[in-house]
Amino acid sequence: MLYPWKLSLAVAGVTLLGGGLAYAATPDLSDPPAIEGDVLEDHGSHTIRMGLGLSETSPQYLSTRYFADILSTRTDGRITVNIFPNSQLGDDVQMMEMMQTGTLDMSYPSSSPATTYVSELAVFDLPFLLPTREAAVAVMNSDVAQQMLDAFEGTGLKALTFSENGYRQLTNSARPIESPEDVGGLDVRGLSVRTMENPVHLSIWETLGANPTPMAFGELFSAMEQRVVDGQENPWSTILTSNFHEVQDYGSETRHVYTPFIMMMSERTWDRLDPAYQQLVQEAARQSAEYEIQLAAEYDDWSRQQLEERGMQITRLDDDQIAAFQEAVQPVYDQWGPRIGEDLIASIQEIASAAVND
Ligand code: TF8
Repeated sequence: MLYPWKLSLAVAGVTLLGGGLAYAATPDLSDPPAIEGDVLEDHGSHTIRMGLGLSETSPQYLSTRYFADILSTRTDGRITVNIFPNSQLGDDVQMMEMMQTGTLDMSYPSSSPATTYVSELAVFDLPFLLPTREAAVAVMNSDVAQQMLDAFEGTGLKALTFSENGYRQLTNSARPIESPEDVGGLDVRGLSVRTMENPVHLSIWETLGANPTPMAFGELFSAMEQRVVDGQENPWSTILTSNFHEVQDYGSETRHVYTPFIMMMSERTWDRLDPAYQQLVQEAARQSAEYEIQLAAEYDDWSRQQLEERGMQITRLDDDQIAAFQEAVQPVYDQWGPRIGEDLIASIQEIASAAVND
């Protein structure tokens, strides 16, 4: 029995790939775990408005549906989450501000624009910091990461959990990119690359000789369509589910940064919940985050294949080519290491290497 929304995904799978028949069935996505646990006593009814940046076919949206289903099932329908995808309520920065003022109950931004609230999150923006998904998950589940979530206290934002936005890949409409020199070498015009609103990302692309432009995600498709920027960088699943292949001809599997999502609730909304409901929301957030990471992993390679089948010329970089990018962006560590904190970086690297060597 297809999980109810899975049927819509299968249908979306057809529309996901633009007109005509799907080139391949949507990934055989795992169903979420069965919802377990007793129905809580009546602690009142709540309708939660949650804004998301990505589309209804993204792991971010699908896992948030599961989050909503857990809350509804465990409260016998007393907690309802109404989900608004596609950045329709605003971009990450705007939705965090709306949660602070209480005009939005929940959202799911990337960690990168949230560094204005908790500066230590910038450690996740350091290039090539997290070598594998296992390392990234170990870091997101660590005490160090929990301390970053706790550090939101008092900002008006209750940070519930990390999950996976994913490994960022470069796309553009100008030329194939195989080396740092292709980005902004001496004999080429520096690629104009949209970045998230985050100073470390700006440094990465400036260091590579590109012309970076910070921009809200919701403006990105039209900026690329109108050639205001040459390119952008996001995980393959975001590139596919946002139809960026319609305006981007070239992809490069750079995996240059692993970006987490942070599921957040307005502190005003959180404070209105009975402690029993707060505990349930926290449990549901963690359960849905585990499922989101599983979906993101299942989507990753499949999305790249779909982009290639949709005509994107994707360069798979070998170890030497990746090493050239790692060397080229080393100055970012020199510039940002002292500001982010060498001890924090070392502790993250220690957790990551332990996970890789497990
Ligand atoms: C970016 C981010 C976004 C996500 C999404 C809006 O490039 O990766 O795709 O934060 O939720 O702005």
